[in-house]
Amino acid sequence: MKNSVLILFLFLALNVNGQNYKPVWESLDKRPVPQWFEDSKFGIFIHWGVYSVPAWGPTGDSIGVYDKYAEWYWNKLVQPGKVQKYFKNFHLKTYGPNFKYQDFAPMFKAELFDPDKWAELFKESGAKYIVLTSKHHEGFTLWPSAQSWNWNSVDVGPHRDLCGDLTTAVKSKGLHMGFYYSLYEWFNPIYKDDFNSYVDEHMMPQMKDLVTRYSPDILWTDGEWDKTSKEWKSEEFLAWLYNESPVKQNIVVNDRWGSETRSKHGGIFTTEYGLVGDKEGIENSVPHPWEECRGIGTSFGFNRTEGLADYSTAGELIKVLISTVSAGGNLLLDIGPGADGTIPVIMQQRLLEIGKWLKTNGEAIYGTRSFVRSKKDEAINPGTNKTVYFTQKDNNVYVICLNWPKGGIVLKGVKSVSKAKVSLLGTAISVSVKESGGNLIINPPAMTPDDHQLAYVFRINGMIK
Ligand code: H79
Repeated sequence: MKNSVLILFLFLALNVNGQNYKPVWESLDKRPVPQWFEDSKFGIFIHWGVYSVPAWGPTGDSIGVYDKYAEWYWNKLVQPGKVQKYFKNFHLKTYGPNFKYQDFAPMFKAELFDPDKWAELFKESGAKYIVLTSKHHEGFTLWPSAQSWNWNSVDVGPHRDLCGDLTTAVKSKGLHMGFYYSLYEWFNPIYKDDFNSYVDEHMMPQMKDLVTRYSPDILWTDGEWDKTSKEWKSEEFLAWLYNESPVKQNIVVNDRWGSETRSKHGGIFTTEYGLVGDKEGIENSVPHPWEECRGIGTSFGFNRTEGLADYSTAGELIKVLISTVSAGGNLLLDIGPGADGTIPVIMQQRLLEIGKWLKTNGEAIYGTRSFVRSKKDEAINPGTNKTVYFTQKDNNVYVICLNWPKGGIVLKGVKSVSKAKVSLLGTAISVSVKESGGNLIINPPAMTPDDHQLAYVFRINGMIK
């Protein structure tokens, strides 16, 4: 009798929270993505590991997108191929034939790592969440993982719990903290020889350890393409995460849970340098939360050979943010700290420029939703050259112009419901607006050089039909 009351109580408790997902995609895919994620719009990705020591990759137009990644150094060293030769030549010349990749680990010292300083920079950049590589494909963990004995940042190198220290600093600034975690590992012998043990005794305990130890708000998996989601037992893991884990309310996951899952299953859909897998990205009319990730330059891990020309300017990055957000997505912009724990000054500068723009114009970004949703709505987009973008929030529509719209903005086929009021964010200048021939016409005010910005936002209040 007592037991059945208890069971009934548990059953009710689970149902009240709506948390009894079954370990099958059909059920798991019904879980809504927690709203904080879609409202946040801008996050910072951090690729940091043993690869930050050589911090090397080829650059230039002749090299493919994925072949520029410096975090792939170890893999490229031991695989045959043309691009791989560049890595091998550099390695031999610089470190000699007897220097193994593992020998880099003691050189990863993070001696200048100041997590509070990092968190301060992140806060100033306007980012709302952070995603740190807890483990990349090399298998080295940035926390004291029992499953990765002697190949983690406490046993070797920094002798420090990097995941823990950064989590504390980031959370104390009121930002969301999350982890990247690679399902596969290139050279872990158990992965090749005894895959089931790898999943049950290595991968699962590691993911659960990360979740229970640090209570992250994001678990961003990758390296999923080698096996199906059934082989990874991803559905079982997610049922645990959504039903039982301490982060079941807030946790956000992505779509990288098996060779068949990208843009189909899991949480948010992900693009990488605009690609889904190796195909062109969802040109995102998909009514599903999504996120673009990319570096400031052409690599995720720090690449010392990159020059100024390889880095996007602040204006270019703001454009990526705007076009992503106007298409309903988030931007996860990557930085690659050095092995010494410093963030390259060029990356700091870019983040602070974005932060400066967001201080004035963030109203048109945070908490907004896509405005151009259908082919019909696209008719109001005056930028055939894609220099004008739209977002919306409450009773406002935001018109974001990458260039100063000298000749005015004509929103075709738009009628204001009540009389529309238009203002230019960051200024006190009044903006004149009129309706004519079924169009709404915004006439930009006179500007002085002091008013210069990297992109201009007109807020239309009281629209729109
Ligand atoms: O961590 C960064 C990169 O190192 C990592 N993802 C970001 C966040 C990454 N790993 N691999 N790749 C990116 C590219 C992988 C490409 C391929 Fe494939 C894997 C080509 C063939 C198998 C993915 C799956 C693309 C096509 C199928």
